Amino acid sequence: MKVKLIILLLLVMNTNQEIFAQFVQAPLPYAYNALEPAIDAQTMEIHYTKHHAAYVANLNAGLKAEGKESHTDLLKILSNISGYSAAVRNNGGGHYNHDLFWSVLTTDKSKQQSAVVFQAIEKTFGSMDNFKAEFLKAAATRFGSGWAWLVVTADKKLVVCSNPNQDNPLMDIAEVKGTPILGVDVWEHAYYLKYQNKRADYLSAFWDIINWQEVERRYEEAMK
Ligand code: MN3
Repeated sequence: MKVKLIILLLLVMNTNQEIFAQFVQAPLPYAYNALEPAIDAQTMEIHYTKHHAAYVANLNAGLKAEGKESHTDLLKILSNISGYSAAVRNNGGGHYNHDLFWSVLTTDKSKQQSAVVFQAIEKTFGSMDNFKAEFLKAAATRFGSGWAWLVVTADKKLVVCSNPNQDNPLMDIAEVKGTPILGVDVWEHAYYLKYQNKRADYLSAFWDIINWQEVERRYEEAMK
């Protein structure tokens, strides 16, 4: 009898956990050392297994604390973020931003080209060099922790912007709104082990591992 009760309790606890854990961290699309030397394996492992994992856990906990466990559409949450707690804003943004970030990085040279996006960038910014300068400046000058983005706005224009903390342009509170198609994490946890205070060195290494094929996929999705 006692054993049956314990099994029942375990089942109930397990079911509850499943309900709380509405957001789960997708597997990293490559090994921790795949982006070396630009991003070292130790930074990747800590970044993915500690920082990103914590955003996912705290997003689930934040929604639960607000009685909003049934909200499972992250894009919908972000676009209505002013109606949620700071915990959901910080951790929902954190989850989305890191998912995007992992996807736009690669050392596979065959993925580092996109005629479609390069053309659109040249049309908007005059040249790739101009865009690079503007994007990296937004990342370098973001005070404290945050992100720099290349965004497709609602009227299908490309713009560069940056946000503090884990905010992003999908949020209704963002100054520049749109769909981010490329982003770079400039929190110190993203680079401090290898680059210490030299954010500019990290950014120039980042520039050489952009998965432009994935940026193109996101661009075409946003242009629909
Ligand atoms: Mn990060």
